[in-house]
Amino acid sequence: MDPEYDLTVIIPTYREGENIASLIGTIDGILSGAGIRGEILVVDDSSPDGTIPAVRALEAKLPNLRLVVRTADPGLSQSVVEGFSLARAPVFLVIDADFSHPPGLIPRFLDEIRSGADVAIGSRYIPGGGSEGWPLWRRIISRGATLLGRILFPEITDPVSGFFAVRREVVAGAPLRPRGYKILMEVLGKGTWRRAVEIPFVFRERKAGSSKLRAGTMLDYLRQVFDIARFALTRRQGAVWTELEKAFWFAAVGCSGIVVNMGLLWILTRFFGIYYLVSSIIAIEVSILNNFAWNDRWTFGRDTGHLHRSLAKRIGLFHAVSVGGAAINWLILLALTQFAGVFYLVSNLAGILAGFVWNYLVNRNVTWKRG
Ligand SMILES: Nc1nc2c(ncn2[C@@H]2O[C@H](COP(=O)(O)OP(=O)(O)O)[C@@H](O)[C@H]2O)c(=O)[nH]1
Ligand SMILES: [Mg+2]
Repeated sequence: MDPEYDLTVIIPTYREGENIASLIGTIDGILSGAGIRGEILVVDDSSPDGTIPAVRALEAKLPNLRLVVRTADPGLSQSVVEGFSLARAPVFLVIDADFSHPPGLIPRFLDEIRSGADVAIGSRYIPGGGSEGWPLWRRIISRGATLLGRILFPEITDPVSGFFAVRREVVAGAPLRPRGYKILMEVLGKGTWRRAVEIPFVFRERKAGSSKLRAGTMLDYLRQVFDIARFALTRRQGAVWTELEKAFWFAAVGCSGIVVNMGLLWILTRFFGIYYLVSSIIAIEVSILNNFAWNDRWTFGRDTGHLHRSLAKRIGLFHAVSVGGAAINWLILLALTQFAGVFYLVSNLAGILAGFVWNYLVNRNVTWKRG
């Protein structure tokens, strides 16, 4: 590490000859304008176009600019990880070379890290963020990838963002297995961090050149998600593990609710002679209260941070969410069985799963909202 620098800006490039010189100039201006001692590190995969000569020409003028030309194992994530290992500053920032990520926000990222964040993430999905100029198919794919990523990191709205900053310690020594496009997922899944903040930004269509997204990228991503989940399960630490643990307790509490519901239905009907449909209403309500109590004590009760809602509001919301979950379960059962001809017990299983994801995420983020 070199105390000479505050920040290393890592720019992965492949065939960015039309953008790179102008981007470097812009970034250098922003860094010096903000009083940041910044190193600019371009990591290129032997681009056959004018990228390399363009950076070389600038290297003579900018002492804080460095070019690394890779010749083996090409790939965006691999290039970023190589950038991590060569960077000299205590904080790293990753940005695309095509002006899709606004360089003007760079000082904001450093500010967030300086005020205590371990990871600062540029997000398209919080107020003030968005994306412009992408065709519908790219938006749908990107949205799907983001939702999948959120299962592992529910409090992060854009876990697949390519625009982010991390403290050196987060990734130093982390067993990163870079592949595909989603290097941030790898950093969040395997790095050591506690506090992540998000900064809204508008993703713009690249200024010049064309996208390098390939079909295999999506398959790579699926593999990466499983790899991170497996890593969390075997290491039993880190952000993903904490989340899986909580989801596990939530599921266990749900199972206890089934026992309460069935048991009470049987007792009330059999021994108290209550009409079974009436018993069932009582049994459902008691099982909801049972689940609430355990989740309040256990699943979400152990988290730190101030709870935003009173006990009465939590109980009310928990009921509303449960009704929503039941409706989702029922709609999926109906849709898959009636319109897709799926066997009803299989449809129901899909419905239960979807209802579970809904119940978990909404309760986690709304009913037991903390912060
Ligand atoms: N080093 C390196 N950079 C890459 C590679 N593929 C893409 N990039 C860079 O990664 C960034 C994002 O790539 P881009 O093609 O714009 O993807 P898109 O924005 O998702 O369409 C750009 O700065 C590219 O130059 C690669 O294989 N190696
Ligand atoms: Mg791009």
